[in-house]
Amino acid sequence: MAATAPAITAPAVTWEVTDGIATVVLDLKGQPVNVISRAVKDEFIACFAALADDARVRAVAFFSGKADNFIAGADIEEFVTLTSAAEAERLSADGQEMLDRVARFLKPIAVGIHGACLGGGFEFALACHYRVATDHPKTQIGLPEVQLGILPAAGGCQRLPRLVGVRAALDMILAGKSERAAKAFRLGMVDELVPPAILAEITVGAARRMAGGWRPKRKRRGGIMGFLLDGNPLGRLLVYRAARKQVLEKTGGHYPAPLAALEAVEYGMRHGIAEGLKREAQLFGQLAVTDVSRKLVQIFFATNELKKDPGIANAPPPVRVHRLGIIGSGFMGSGIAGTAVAQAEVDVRMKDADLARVAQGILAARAILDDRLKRRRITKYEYARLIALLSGGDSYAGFGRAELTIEAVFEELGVKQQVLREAEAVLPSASVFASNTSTIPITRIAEAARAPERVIGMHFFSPVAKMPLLEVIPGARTSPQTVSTAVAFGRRIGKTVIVVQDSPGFWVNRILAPYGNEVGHLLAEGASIEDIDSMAVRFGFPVGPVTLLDEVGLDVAVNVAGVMQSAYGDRIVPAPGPGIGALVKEGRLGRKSGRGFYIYTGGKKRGVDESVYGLLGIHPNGGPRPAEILQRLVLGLVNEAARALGEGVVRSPRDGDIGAIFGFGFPPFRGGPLRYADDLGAERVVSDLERLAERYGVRFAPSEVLQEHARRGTKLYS
Ligand code: 3H9
Repeated sequence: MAATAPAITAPAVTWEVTDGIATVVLDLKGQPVNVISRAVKDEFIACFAALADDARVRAVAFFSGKADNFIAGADIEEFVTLTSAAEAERLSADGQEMLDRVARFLKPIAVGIHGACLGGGFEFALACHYRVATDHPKTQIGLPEVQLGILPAAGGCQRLPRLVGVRAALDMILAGKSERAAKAFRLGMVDELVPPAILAEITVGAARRMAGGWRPKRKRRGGIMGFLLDGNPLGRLLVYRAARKQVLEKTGGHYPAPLAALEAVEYGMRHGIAEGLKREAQLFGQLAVTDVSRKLVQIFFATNELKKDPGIANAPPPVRVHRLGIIGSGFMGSGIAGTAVAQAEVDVRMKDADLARVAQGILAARAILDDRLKRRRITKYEYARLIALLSGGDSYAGFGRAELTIEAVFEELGVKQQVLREAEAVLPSASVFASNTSTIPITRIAEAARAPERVIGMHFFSPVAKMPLLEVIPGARTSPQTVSTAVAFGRRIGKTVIVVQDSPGFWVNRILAPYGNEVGHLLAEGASIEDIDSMAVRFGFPVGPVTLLDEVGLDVAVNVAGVMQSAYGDRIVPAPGPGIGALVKEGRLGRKSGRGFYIYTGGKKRGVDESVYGLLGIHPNGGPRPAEILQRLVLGLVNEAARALGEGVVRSPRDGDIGAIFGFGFPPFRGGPLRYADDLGAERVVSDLERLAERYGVRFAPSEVLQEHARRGTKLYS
């Protein structure tokens, strides 16, 4: 959280004047990124006042002094200190006022953007008169505010729609998106796109031309549809209506920020920019002090802390991975391979039992790169270069130089130990061997190793390219450097990494076990599949637990459930009846086989497969009350999370909550299961669990950890 300086010692804003052009540079000394804090705002105001008075200055060219960051937005840490809506509204109004001065500045201002230009940083650029951006991948431009539970409140909701049209602006603002520079250019967010080497020259040149009276001409974008939808009030009405519907579908009404942003845009377009700004500031005031925003900001800082956390105390420096070995080229193996190439540009060598499988694996890994090319995340040239990094075979040829090897073979101890033995025979002596197991203890796998200190678990989630979490699991004898190497590599390939104890289910599957298991009980008691799922979605999960089982794969779920039942038998009590195993026997494996609890065609979920009830020997008849369904699902999970935290399965509540949010979508606005327990209060959670235990059995008995906090009136987050 070092980006905020309590007091700026060296000036952050400096300038010099050459041939009538003032070149202004923002550089918060000693901070990783530029942010706009109150102190920086004061410096901006002083700088522009001086430039206004300086007769030599005819135009301004503005840059960041950071190597690869423009401005990361307003200072998020200042939001945390806001105590009232009125105070927050004032903060926004002050920011707007400053940018209004920039927009009305009599001497034209051109900005040269290189690196992240986000939130208040982009709002500043929007207030300037000409925007040049580098075509570098680090240049990301956008308004991510709604992801923090707030809205762009320094004029972003007013200036962006006027620049690029209402549709494009809403698309960006309501999803909290940022775009690469090329797309930002296509949309009209920036006026010119240049290679980094000539950014300064082109920006200063634009400032000079504007000083001579030239003004950029911007065309309306979007052709006839742009005119029909963006260009007149009736068309915009349709756009607002569609956007509102989409937001409600997406957020389930749990996140107020996108709707507020929509209102700020709509209000401003209807009543003019001045009124729009006022509304924007009011709405920011209301949002900034909501619990939802506080939770989302906590998640932002927790994720940032994890980015710097080596995963282990006094960690030795990690080994840099240049070549990665992947054993097993199935869905997970190819997912890891493709992600590693796309994110870290490492050389990947895959191995499987026969060449046909390897070829399939390479194709699947390539699909990740194909997707990036299609979305224009990489150029054709980069694509060709990255593809060349993927190779494979049916032997360990090429593994001799791998600093890290990850196995993703069949989930069986004997098979994993066998590949470990084979790999150790060819791997370099300092190389790390990681298992992507979801259930098998790492210490057991490492029993087959000559060098157990170099064996570790790296549990990825499916699909690897999309799921942001990685659990790193040291075994009993894993060395600290093996841990730091696995953590550093996970982070390099874009994952949020938590280090987890080597115990059954690790963290994510452990806390999901009672949640998934309760589905069986609820079904057996007559709850319908739709009711169970819809209650969880109403709570804020992206999908319900039955859909989640289908997504994970019912065969995988049965395997995990078996492991969890033998480890935690008294809590993971199977429901009466044949259970999910009956569906697996029929070849219903979930989404991947087109049939599970639901039917899938053309990659889409089509509805419940009613014949499932017959196979499970049950009849939906209403089942327990909806509130009871929800409590059983959620409190079982919360109870297990608190228990596992008490056992030290995760190192802190922060890691546990981030694991639950990024691992299976525990609603972010609730802050994670542990934060949720704290919000409810341990006493209440314990009394609810006791009531459930009385009715449904010992599986709901409150954990010792929660009881202790209830007795003392303390919280899981100290
Ligand atoms: C806003 O602008 C509101 C306005 O509309 C209206 C106001 C009235 N503030 O992520 P990193 C810190 S809301 C404070 O590791 P990277 C971060 O915590 C803002 N601190 O670097 C970390 O600190 P530490 C909208 C910030 O290279 C350090 O900088 N903007 C801020 O992987 C390095 O960060 C956003 O939501 C900030 N705004 O990624 C953008 N930004 O070293 C948020 C960063 O002590 N930021 N820090 O842990 C990002 O997305 C990424 O930080 C960025 C760089 C892409 C910029």
